[in-house]
Amino acid sequence: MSINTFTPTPADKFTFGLWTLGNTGRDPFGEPTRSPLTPAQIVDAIGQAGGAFGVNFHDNDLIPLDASDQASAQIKSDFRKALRRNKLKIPMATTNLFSDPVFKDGAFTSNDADIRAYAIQKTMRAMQLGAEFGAKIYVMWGGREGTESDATKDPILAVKRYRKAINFLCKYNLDQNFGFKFALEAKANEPRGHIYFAVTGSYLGFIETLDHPKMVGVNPEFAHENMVGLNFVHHVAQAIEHKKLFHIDLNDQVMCRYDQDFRFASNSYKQAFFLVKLLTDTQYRGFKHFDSHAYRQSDHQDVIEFAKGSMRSYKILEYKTDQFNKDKQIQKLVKLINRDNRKLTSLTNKFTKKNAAQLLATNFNRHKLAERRLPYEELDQLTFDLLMGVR
Ligand code: GLT
Ligand code: MN
Ligand code: MN
Repeated sequence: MSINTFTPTPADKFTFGLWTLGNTGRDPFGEPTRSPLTPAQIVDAIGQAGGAFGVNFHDNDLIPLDASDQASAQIKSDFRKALRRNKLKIPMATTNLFSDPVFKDGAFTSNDADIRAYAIQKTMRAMQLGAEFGAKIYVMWGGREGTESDATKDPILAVKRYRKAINFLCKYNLDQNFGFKFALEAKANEPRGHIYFAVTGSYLGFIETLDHPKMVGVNPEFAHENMVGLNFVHHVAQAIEHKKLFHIDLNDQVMCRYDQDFRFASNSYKQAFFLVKLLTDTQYRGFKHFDSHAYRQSDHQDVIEFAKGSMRSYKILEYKTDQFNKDKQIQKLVKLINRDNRKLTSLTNKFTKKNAAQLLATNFNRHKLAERRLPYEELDQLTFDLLMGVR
């Protein structure tokens, strides 16, 4: 791989959301700093960045709530034309179940049965819209599914309500032949004080309790584990090992800060590298969605640079992965630290009475074992040198 390959192509399966390049720079303390763009203009901006596969949307990123039939037909037609002229596809769709005041206390987990039913109905309609544009991945982010005070909602009922909603929507997916795979996205807090299903692992446990577990996986987001001080790479690894990594949201975030949604790899170089390495080494073939937005200071032109940079950084880290995997000194150390013992592994791989008896009878010299070298400082420094480009 040469450095020329940092240019993305649709084969990389990079995607952006309408809400990401369309972000206007509004924050809880300040008004927008960029003028709003129409969905078609956002598609043109993604096209201008070059090399992306497609565009994702929430129902209301495309069609505003309360839009007339005529207005929505016009938006769809403009959007379709923009997709065609930029050769972009719609791989993923999702529902906005967090902006409207009706969802102030949650959607699927709301204490109000009418609101729960409305949330399911809104999702059914959003699924129709996604299917109309060819989406095959359906993301569910329960941003309002939580509490500020646990006096206000029963946490066990909340899980049960969430399960009922997902089971209903899986059946609707089958009934309508949409062919969606659902990808559930965890987050610990923000906008709620506490969100249920706080980490990716929460969903991995939950999915197995569903009526159609095969149809449902996860959509981990870098910032969501990172913002609460957790190691995102480990969560993604567990999802991969469970064969549940259906989609991934890439961005960045300084640990334990507010929800920053920074450009991918703009802050956590090392974690971003190990993430790309994990996805590359395990041959992840799904979409890589940049769920982030440009700094509030950026103008529209700089937003294009933000999009280009997101893809370029991923490609650079892919290149670094290749370097890491081919580096003789690094690989020698990797080999050294992974010691096998065929005899003992065959004993512990499978429980039998005989294996257990043999294991119990084995003598281990724990002092000698403790003396074996683990040159992790050397390995980590080599990784640093490689990432900094001095190797
Ligand atoms: C929102 C959130 C994201 C989710 C999106 C999907 S919306 O921007 O911050 O993490 O992936 O609903
Ligand atoms: Mn996300
Ligand atoms: Mn986010």
